Amino acid sequence: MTDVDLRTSILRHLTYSLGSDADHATQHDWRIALSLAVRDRLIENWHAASRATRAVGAKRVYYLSMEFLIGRLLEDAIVNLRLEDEAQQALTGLGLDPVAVIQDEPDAALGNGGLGRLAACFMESLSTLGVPAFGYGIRYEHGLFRQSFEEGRQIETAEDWLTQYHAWEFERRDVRFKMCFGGEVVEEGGKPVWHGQEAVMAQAYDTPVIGWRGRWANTLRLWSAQPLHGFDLDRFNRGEYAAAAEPEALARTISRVLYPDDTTEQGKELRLKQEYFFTAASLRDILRRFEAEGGALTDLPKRAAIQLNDTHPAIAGPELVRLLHDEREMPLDQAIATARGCLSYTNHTLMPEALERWSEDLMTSLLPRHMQLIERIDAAHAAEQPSRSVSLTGDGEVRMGELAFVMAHKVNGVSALHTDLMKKTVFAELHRLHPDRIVNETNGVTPRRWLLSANPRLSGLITRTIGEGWVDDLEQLERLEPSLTDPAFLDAYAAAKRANKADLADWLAAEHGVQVDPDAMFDVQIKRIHEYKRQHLNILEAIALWRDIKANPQGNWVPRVKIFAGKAAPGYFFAKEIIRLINDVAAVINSDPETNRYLKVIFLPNYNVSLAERLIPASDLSEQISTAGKEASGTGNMKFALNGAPTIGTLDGANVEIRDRVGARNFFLFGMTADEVEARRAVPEHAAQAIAADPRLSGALMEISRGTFSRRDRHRYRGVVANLSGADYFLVCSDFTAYWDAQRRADAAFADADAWRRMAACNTARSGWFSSDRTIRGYMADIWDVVAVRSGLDEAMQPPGSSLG
Ligand code: 26W
Repeated sequence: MTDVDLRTSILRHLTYSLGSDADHATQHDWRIALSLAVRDRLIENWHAASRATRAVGAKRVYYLSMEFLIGRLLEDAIVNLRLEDEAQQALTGLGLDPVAVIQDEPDAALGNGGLGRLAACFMESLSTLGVPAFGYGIRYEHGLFRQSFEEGRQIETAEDWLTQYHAWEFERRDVRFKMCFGGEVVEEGGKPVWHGQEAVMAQAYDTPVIGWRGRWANTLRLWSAQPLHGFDLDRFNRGEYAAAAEPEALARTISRVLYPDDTTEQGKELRLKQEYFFTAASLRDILRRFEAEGGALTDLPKRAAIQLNDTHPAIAGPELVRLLHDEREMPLDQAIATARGCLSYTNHTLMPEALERWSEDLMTSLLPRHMQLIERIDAAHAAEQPSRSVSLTGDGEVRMGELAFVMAHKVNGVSALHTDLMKKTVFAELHRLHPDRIVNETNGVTPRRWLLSANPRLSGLITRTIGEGWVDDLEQLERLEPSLTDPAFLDAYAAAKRANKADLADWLAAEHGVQVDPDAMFDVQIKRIHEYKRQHLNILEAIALWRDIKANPQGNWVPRVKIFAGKAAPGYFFAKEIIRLINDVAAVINSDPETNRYLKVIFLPNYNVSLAERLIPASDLSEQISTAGKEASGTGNMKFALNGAPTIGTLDGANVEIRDRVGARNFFLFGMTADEVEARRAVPEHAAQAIAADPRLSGALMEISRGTFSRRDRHRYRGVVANLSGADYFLVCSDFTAYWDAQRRADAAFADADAWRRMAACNTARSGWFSSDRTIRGYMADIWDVVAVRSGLDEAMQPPGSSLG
């Protein structure tokens, strides 16, 4: 496809699909027209992929997730279809600004953070590898809330991505299932039959997920809740207008909004309804496809690998048993074994408050048959494991982690340390009973979005240096190793970073009125706000540094810009206090003439995938400072390393593996290990001790207490200071001194430009393993037992010498 072809197609869609014309078209119109023109390019391969899958009767992967944090799709499609140049020329040829057109697209923010983004990276890698797969989730009308600040406080407003035409989805009118809730189970003909009391329609919407070079495309099928019966005309005619619309409003509630919590389960009925709604609709769709293609039900595990993205779809165990046993007469033990053969479960957190436990009363009232089946499954497991000291229910609750574990043939953690801790803590007993069930699959990220698309300058340099094979074989980045001592390469490497930083500085000035020096160190912490991620440790260090600079303004300070971004769950008070504190500190430090050429602090609102794509390529230092043992893996850490931002971090999650691969000399390590954390927490007054031992720490806390950042209101952060100098469960104080020292080591390294650029380039060259393609290959081999399929069309798309040639 040439740029002329593309321009013609854009104009054709503008006219015939949007009914608009070039003279009156809005930016939005042009963006939709371009999207439709690009979309045309992938439809055939999409269809070819599913035809090829059916032709060979291939086993499919089904990825069930409550969240898919997709971001924007247009640029991803253009990059994966290798249409960047054509799109650039076509748009400029039409007198349009390509960047503005691309950025007109709202993010599909159908997720909270790591778990949701991982699901999106996995879907892209599955397509790139040519593995037949469906992603199943919910088509939320409102994704993760929009964040803004009022006087430094987080304000949430509804996100409304669907109030405009969504060019990347197709409503599948023929794919709808009736979903039931409540009601009762009655014995009929000697067997239990569930009669649901309330019902909604699950309506499918499909989004193609294109892989590298457009060779293959899989489907993301998102369910929307719709009323069984439409508008109630009788009521309307009786003047009961609101009541007439009620059935619709009620039904749509189920897929109305994403729950914004990412570590604390709320136990809300609507949340369980959402979990059952999409899980049950997905299993119905999977069985419908299997039965349409034929085969004995007991062979389902040979054709369907169903991955549970955390416990949120764990009701899949009892639901699949219900579909096989109750509705298809399979003997119960066989149904349980068949379900287990299909199901596998990924755990993403060890935080006790994040492990889902539904009250038996709620489960019984909403899903009476499932509660019965959970008890049957529990009894079967007890019979099988007489020595066990664990059960699926207890204290009036259903333990969804244990249920998922018992109903899965494989369970995995998301980093080596996390998987190890799973075996030693939350699943210790189940690991003893099933020693081969837990495996590790360290997370990864897609290099197409997070390097090729987000950082064209660096990608261009890499491709000029080692060719383009790295894009779908990321460990080829190792071939950069010889260039790490080549001054010309290092110059070009540093120049790419410098240019990215200059772009970011321009954007910060234009969008946020903040002036920053692109030669300063851009020190970045972007992720959800949570005590275990310790954004408050970072801002304490900033306060201590500010005080030191004020005490010695002539010192040869390394200019630094600390950039924060991230949302707090609306109900998470302490996290919101941390956001407010950072904004309050920024206001004081940035307006301090004595220090603001050495130190600036910025908290950017409304962190999302698109903002991450803008910040990461322009970052120098990656903040991964969680309390060891708390961050299951992290994936931002991988994106920063690939984009040449060395890590300052603890031995937590995947930081451990990043440091192993990039080399200890290219990583600013600090802090206690997970074992030391446990030991330190047992020391009475551990925080008070640490504060007494470090005047910088006590000074920083004192500064907060006396209201320096709160217009002399001494009480504003009393809670934060009391927590830190009291319980300090996440050991902010005990790790402070080590963190300070590591930051000073980073300063010293950054001051030596040659050393720094080599360190940065080392991170890029040695982070290829953190590709989600490698992760997916692990799942294929260790868990799913699936292989890639050729669509026949893909050979035609093969460039000479490509890795899949
Ligand atoms: C029930 C509320 C709720 C919602 C989401 C509890 C827990 C979650 C997620 C599991 C939280 C999450 O996103 N975990 C993150 O998953 C990433 C992908 O594996 C990891 O890299 C992060 O370390 C982990 O915090």
